[in-house]
Amino acid sequence: MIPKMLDRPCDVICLFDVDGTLTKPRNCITATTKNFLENLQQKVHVGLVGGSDLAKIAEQMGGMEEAMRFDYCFSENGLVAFKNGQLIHEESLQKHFGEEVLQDFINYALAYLSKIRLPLKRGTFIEFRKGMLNVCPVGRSCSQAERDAFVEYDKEHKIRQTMIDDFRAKFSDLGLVFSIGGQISIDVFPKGWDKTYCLRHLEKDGFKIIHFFGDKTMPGGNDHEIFEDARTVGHTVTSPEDTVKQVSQLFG
Ligand code: M1P
Repeated sequence: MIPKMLDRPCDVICLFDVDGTLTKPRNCITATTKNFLENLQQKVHVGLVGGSDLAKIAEQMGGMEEAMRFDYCFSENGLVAFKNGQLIHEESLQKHFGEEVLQDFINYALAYLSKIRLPLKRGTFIEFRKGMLNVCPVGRSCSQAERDAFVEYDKEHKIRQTMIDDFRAKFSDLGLVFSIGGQISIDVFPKGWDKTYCLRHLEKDGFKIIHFFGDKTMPGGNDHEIFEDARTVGHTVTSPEDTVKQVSQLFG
């Protein structure tokens, strides 16, 4: 168990994106980064905020117990929120939209995907999460090699951007955000359900200085809104190694 330092400032927290910030995309955290965070947590509060669901974040952190060691673990951008290992908040798409509207979107997206031809397609084209739909043209069950191939194909053919443009025009009245968060898919969620969502929990707990570290801070990236938010001090990183370097410069 990480020793909790009683003299940590109670109003400073470092909040980290997961993919590309603490780990290589979809990879597990390295021992070096994990040790670094354990040391950091003795100086300031530390939280995770990821677009993925809790199971995936836990897998990347080396297990559920490891993920729960952070002061805060915000999966699905904070729609599923844990503080000191306890669930403190849960919101869902079903509650927000209702089944009719949800199915309108899902049916349309599946029809759209059925009409595009790619070098290959696998399975799980829509992943239904509590707070977002993840739409994946190649299919989330693709192998790592197939994922890598799609990344290159998408760079050239803009499959995801074209899909976003179409969905945005079709569902302009739903207040949805379409975001290219990772490598092979897009995230779809209600406006405000981006990573800024988790800030309400930190504000309530009295944090005044919220350092946020993310790699996709450019407009259109899934770290952009929280990076730009007036409540955070935003830091752009390029890799887990760069994260460690930048945090070290701030906190020694
Ligand atoms: O955390 C970044 C993204 O990671 C995955 O994206 P992809 O499989 O496309 O690389 C998804 O979990 C996505 O929702 C998330 O934003």
